[in-house]
Amino acid sequence: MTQEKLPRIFAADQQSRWSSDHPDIWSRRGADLDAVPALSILTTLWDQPRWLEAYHLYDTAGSELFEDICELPEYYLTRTENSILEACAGEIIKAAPVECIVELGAGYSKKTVHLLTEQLRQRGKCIFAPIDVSIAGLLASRAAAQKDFPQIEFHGIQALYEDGFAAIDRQLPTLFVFLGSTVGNFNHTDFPRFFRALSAAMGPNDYLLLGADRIKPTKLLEDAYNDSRGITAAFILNVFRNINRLLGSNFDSSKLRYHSWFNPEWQQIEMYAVAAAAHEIRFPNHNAAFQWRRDEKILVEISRKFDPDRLQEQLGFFGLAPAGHFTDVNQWFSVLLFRKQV
Ligand code: AVJ
Repeated sequence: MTQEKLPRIFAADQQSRWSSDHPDIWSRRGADLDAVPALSILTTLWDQPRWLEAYHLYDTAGSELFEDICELPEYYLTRTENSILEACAGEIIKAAPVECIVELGAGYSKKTVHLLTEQLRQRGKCIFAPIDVSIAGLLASRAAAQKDFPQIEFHGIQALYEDGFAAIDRQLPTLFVFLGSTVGNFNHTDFPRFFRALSAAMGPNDYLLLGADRIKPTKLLEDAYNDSRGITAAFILNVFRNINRLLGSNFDSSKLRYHSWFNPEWQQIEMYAVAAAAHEIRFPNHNAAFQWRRDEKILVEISRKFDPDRLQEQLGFFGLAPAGHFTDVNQWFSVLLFRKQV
C-alpha cells in the first residue's frame, strides 16, 4: 500500500482516512465494503414485504445486463438524458463556474464526456473525481479518462457516496453530478438522508446536476421496465445469483418469475421477483432460513418518477436552489441544476 500525499480535492482533515493501492485511486481506510452486503440482504429479506437494496444488482453480470438495458428501444432514459446533456453541456458548465466535477456512481459514460469536454473548452482545465464502490468501474474510468482527456486531473474515490462526498474540500468549487435517474432508486428513507448529507458536504461555490426521469403515460413507463426481449427480467432475477454467491444461499432461478408495474399512488415502477413454486431459502453461513411461499413477492428495485417542479421545491428544503432546468422535446426526462445556498 503506497502512502502518497492526498490530492487537494480532499479536505484538510482527511489525510489519515484514505490510502491508495492503485495510482490516482483512493480508498477509504478500514471501510469493510464486503461486510455490508450480507447484513443488508438478510435484514431486508426479513422485512414485510421482503425487499432488497438496489446496489446488489450490480455484480459483473448485472452491470453488463444494465448496459444491455440502456440499448433497448423501450428504455428511453439513457438515450434521452444523453441527448439533453449533448445539447446543453455548454450552458450547464457556463452556469456552474467550478474547477472540479465529482460524479456519483461509476463515471465515464458518454454523458459525462459532454461535461468534461465543455469544462476543458471553457476553462482550459478540469479535475474529475468519480466516486464508486466498485474498483473495476474506477479502473475503467481512469483508463478511459487518461486516454481521451490527457489534460484532465483524475482522482478516483472508492467509497460509499456519503463517505466520498463528505471528504471533498468544501473550498474547492465543485459540480456534483448524479445522473441516470439513480435518485429514483431511493426510497422515502434514503432520499432525505442522501440530500441532507450531500447538501452538508457542499461548499458555498458548489453545484449539483441531477438527472430525473419524469412521470409520463403508464404504458411508456411500464414498457421501459418490461421489455420484449426479457433483458430487464434477467437483470432483476440475476440479483439472486449474486446473493447465492455472496451468502451461499439456494435461490432457484427456475422457480422465480419477474413482475413489474407502475404504482400510481407512489409514482414508482416496482420490480419484483415472484416465487412460481414454494421453496425454502437457506443461508447456511448465517444459520438462517425462510419459506418463500408460492406467489409471494420480493421487491428487488423501485424506480421513482418525478415532477421536476416538485423535485426542485423539495430540494429547496435541503438548501439547494434551482439554477437550471434542461429537458427534451417530449419532456420525458429532466436534468436539473442546483446551487448550494449559503
Ligand atoms: C439505474 C436506477 C436508473 O431505474 O431506470 C433499469 C435501473 N432497472 N431497468 C432505472 C433499471 C431496470 C435504472 N437506474
